[in-house]
Amino acid sequence: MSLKTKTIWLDGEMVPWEDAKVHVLTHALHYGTGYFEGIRCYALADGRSGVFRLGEHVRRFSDSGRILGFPLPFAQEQIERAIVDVIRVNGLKECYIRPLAFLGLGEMGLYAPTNPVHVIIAAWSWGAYLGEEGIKHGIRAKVSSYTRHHVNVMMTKSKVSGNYVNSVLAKTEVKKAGYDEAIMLDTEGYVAEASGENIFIIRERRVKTTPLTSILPGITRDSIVTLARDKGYEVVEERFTRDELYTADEAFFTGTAAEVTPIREVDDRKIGSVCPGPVTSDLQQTFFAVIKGKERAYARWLTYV
Ligand code: PPE
Repeated sequence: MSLKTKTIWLDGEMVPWEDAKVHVLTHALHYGTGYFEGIRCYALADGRSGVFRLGEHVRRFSDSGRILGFPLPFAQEQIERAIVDVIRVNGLKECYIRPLAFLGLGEMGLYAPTNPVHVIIAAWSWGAYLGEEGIKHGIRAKVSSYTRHHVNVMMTKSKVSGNYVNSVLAKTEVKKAGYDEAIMLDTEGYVAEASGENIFIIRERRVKTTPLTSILPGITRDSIVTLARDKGYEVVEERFTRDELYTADEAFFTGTAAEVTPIREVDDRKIGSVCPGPVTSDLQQTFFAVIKGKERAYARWLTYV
């Protein structure tokens, strides 16, 4: 993956990629006081490019800042326009977009209410997050020994940079043990989400995903819940246990980066008899048609560049 492009948006200006730098005493570098988004822009079937659910992503970006108490210094429309501009000026047909807001240079120490909030928007080409093979044939997941955040320890509905140290620990642990992705349990031992994805299981064609209590409210998760219900599947948002995951007929992850990735194995146990199973395949195909602009009923989810 190359992160190099021509231009990055920084506090309202387009700056050359090489010049988008910060000082080493930047608050967020020391304390994780940033919040970010991950958005995808797709090359559509008709030759145009479309950003998937731009409004919802920017709304969550703004919510993240509100939750943390250092709100975005730009309006929703300004950020949306800047994202489209970054894609255009860099000549990207298809890309991953990373908006980040962070506390900058000023006071050191935990209480830094007057430090400036900076905002950047970068974009780069990013293929299948868990590999093309993973999208096609499923990946091997392992339950991490690290527990997901408690709702009163971290603000789980805010995509806070500091929250991700928990994800990095879990992901690194399972990758070093030879697996592809880490599943994390909540503080009561129920399945929560993966290091950077939400999780779904299917049994007897009934689709189940974890409730929003301690997880990131995934926009891909919401898209899959909507698509599945529209297709007539029964979908429930209920807590489930690790053994229920082991005995599911099918399981998959959702995320902007991971899109819809089937889970082939959990903790060395094969999930179901085929991977991807029929429901996962159906939802995955529908999702890919939607993001490519091939489903007119969901054209509202695309912002044309
Ligand atoms: N949970 C977590 C913890 C998470 O980070 C993500 C996105 C999701 C669920 C799915 O949310 P959504 O993208 O809205 O469907 N993870 C982002 C970061 C990945 C990274 O490695 O960086 C992403 O997919 O963009």
